[in-house]
Amino acid sequence: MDQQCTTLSSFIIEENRRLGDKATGEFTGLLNDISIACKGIAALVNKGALAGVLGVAGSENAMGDAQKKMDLIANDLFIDALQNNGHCAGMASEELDEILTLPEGKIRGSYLVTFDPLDGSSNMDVNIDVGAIFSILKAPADKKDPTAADFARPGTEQIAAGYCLYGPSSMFVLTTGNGVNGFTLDTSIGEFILTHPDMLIPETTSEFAINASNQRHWEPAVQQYFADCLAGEDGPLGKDYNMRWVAAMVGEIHRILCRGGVFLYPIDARNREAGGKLRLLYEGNPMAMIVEQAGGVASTGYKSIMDVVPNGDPHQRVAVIMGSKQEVEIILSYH
Ligand code: FDP
Repeated sequence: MDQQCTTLSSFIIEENRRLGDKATGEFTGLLNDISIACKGIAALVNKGALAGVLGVAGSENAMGDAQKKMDLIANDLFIDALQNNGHCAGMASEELDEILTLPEGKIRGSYLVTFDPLDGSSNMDVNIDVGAIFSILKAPADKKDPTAADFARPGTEQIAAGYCLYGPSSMFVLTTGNGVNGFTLDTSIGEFILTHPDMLIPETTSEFAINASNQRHWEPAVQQYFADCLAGEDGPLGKDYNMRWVAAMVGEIHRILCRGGVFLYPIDARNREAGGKLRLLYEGNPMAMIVEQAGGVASTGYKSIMDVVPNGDPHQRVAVIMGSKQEVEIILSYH
């Protein structure tokens, strides 16, 4: 093993020290809990059919999505990791109807965690990228059980955010508000190792990701931008574009962090009232924090995602346009 390698745990301890944290160890412990959940999920996702984790569970989540077996397993792994170690006071998950407080007798920690334990889970059965997304907020100071209102805080109040991509290799990507760093899971030693320090999104791009089957429902601004992308160098944008659609937000954002691009899940005629398709607290906000910490822009089309005021519904939806700074600004100029 490379003698110089930095593990996720040693990176977080060092980062806290550098930031002059009083080092209670609680925040480090919380990130460690999350990384343990992600390692457990990575192991099962990697085994796939051999672990018997493919297929549907036969249930639906609060938004009416059919739950996969692995959605529920990943959710349980997050809950187990977070409720037993005294770092977390409550959680909100895509797979739970309501926010979750801790059982009697468990120590209430100083943080709230929201998560999508298996983003892009429809990819699971076809062996394509899936991921986990999380956001960390400060818990109420009184150590009482949190309510939904305690989670209803704008993205600007996030203490940290991250995701774990389960792809050809598993990667844990983290921001604590001081840039973005990526760690690759070395399965031979069971550690996430810093492999992508100071990730920065290129400001310009000619690659976009959008589910074009929804085209007829989009607003005119997005319709026009899309048409201009397709027109390529003969159109007003003056360049040829490339298109990608992984159908897992973690995969799209990771590609954008690595080589630039824009990802759009915009408002459309069917989701206008709800505010969009993706979820604000455990998809939009954490990804917006990561993208902006990496030098990108994250908007609903009309305002910064992290300025959206939550309405108290843990499953509130939001429109998402994020990625390379200059390209997002071009898209916003169409709105
Ligand atoms: P999924 O529903 O499979 O979990 O979380 C929502 C999400 O995936 C994103 O990860 C992904 O980008 C998008 O939905 C995929 O949407 P489409 O079904 O429209 O492709």
